[in-house]
Amino acid sequence: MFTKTLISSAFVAAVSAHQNFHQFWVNDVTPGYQVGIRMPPSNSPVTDVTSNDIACNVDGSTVPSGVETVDASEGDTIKVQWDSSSHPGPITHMLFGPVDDASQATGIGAGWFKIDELDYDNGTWANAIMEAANMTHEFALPTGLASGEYLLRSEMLALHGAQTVGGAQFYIGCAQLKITGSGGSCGPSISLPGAYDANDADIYIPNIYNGYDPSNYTAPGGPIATCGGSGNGSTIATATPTATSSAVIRSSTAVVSASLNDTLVSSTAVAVAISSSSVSPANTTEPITSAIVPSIPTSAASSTFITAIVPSFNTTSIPAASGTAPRPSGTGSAGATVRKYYQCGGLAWTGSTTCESGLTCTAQNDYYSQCL
Ligand SMILES: *[C@@H]1O[C@H](CO)[C@@H](O)[C@H](O)[C@H]1NC(C)=O
Ligand SMILES: *[C@@H]1O[C@H](CO)[C@@H](O)[C@H](O)[C@H]1NC(C)=O
Ligand SMILES: *[C@@H]1O[C@H](CO)[C@@H](O)[C@H](O)[C@H]1NC(C)=O
Ligand SMILES: *[C@@H]1O[C@H](CO)[C@@H](O)[C@H](O)[C@H]1NC(C)=O
Ligand SMILES: *[C@@H]1O[C@H](CO)[C@@H](O)[C@H](O)[C@H]1NC(C)=O
Ligand SMILES: *[C@@H]1O[C@H](CO)[C@@H](O)[C@H](O)[C@H]1NC(C)=O
Ligand SMILES: *[C@@H]1O[C@H](CO)[C@@H](O)[C@H](O)[C@H]1NC(C)=O
Ligand SMILES: [Cu+2]
Repeated sequence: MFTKTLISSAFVAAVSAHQNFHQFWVNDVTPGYQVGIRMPPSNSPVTDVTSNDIACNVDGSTVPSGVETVDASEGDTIKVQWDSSSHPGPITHMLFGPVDDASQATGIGAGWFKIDELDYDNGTWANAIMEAANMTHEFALPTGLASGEYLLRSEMLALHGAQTVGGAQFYIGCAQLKITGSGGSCGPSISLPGAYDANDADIYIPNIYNGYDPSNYTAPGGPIATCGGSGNGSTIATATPTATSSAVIRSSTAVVSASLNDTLVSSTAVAVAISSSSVSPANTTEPITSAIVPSIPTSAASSTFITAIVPSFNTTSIPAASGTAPRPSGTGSAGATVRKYYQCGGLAWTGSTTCESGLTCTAQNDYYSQCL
């Protein structure tokens, strides 16, 4: 069984309480680890939904981005992979575009539309469903897209602090795609910042630990867009795409109140997965203090999640990307000191390894150290 491996202390110690989006595949082909993605300077969440950081995370709107743009076609399968996450919540994907040059697109403002959403399925939040699939999630690019370049925004929303206004945590990463499409516009579209409000019912959930039933939860950002509308998409700077009919795709079945109180956000060693597939309608108040073996959700949401795989954080099997994945230079050159929660080390890290005074560069895993 995989359980023994999961509980190994080495593994648990390597797991951070926060998460980043590190890699994606287009029809099972990846451009590489952290290639094509605007990596934020830390794995800390965005909590101010009115901030420009809500678009593409801290430093994610700096242009030119210095990030490679990856080819894809409409209808292609995209698989994303995130760090392990014990934080309950949904994952959503949005596109921004088309634009002439994705590396020059800030992503701030109007022009986003939702293309994928996984919320809470059969008693299991998206993060736990992903945990059972090596922290991956797959979806298809829509058809009826205008050819052009786009930002692909992956968002994991963590709701373990959603009982207070401003407590929800947004983990965000933006990739750059050049998509060949058959033409068409998508709608409805939204603005970021703008579309989210700290008091929205899907962001501020006062009773999340007190009887909240997530079975009908829908992630913020409105419905999934319909593409193939007349026109070839609008130029981002000028127009707001017309909303066409929309469809929400969701598949929640069980009514299970699986409340998770992760009180260990700041701790370094946190549980691997909370796959509460057992039907225990308890609003358990137990904090997640140890590695919980993820049971395989037999529902598994779709046949793509048939295997439960031990997440591997050993970079020895990850293609080295040091030469090909330029990072945002938010932490400055090798001589600068690094601020709290920002990256200070890890494989392929070329920035400064010196923390501001009073802080220690602390390894979270082989490829990520931060100043704490
Ligand atoms: C899980 O993902 C890691 C990182 O991408 C990869 O190295 C590993 O091979 C994957 N595990 C399986 C069983 O696919
Ligand atoms: C719209 O897209 C179609 C299909 O790609 C293309 O043939 C057509 O020229 C495009 N029209 C405009 C105005 O860009
Ligand atoms: C669970 O929720 C119910 C209903 O809100 C509440 O009465 C009860 O005290 C809670 N139990 C625990 C253990 O928190
Ligand atoms: C969820 O939606 C279904 C279908 O509309 C409804 O029957 C059910 O009562 C809803 N559950 C909650 C908790 O709102
Ligand atoms: C959950 O976590 C919060 C924050 O640490 C704590 O105040 C609260 O008592 C915990 N328990 C419940 C049931 O919410
Ligand atoms: C939901 O999950 C439970 C527990 O894992 C499982 O027994 C049941 O078959 C699942 N239901 C569906 C519809 O997938
Ligand atoms: C990764 O694998 C290498 C080689 O097998 C090993 O020496 C190293 O200890 C491993 N690191 C972790 C964190 O498991
Ligand atoms: Cu966290």
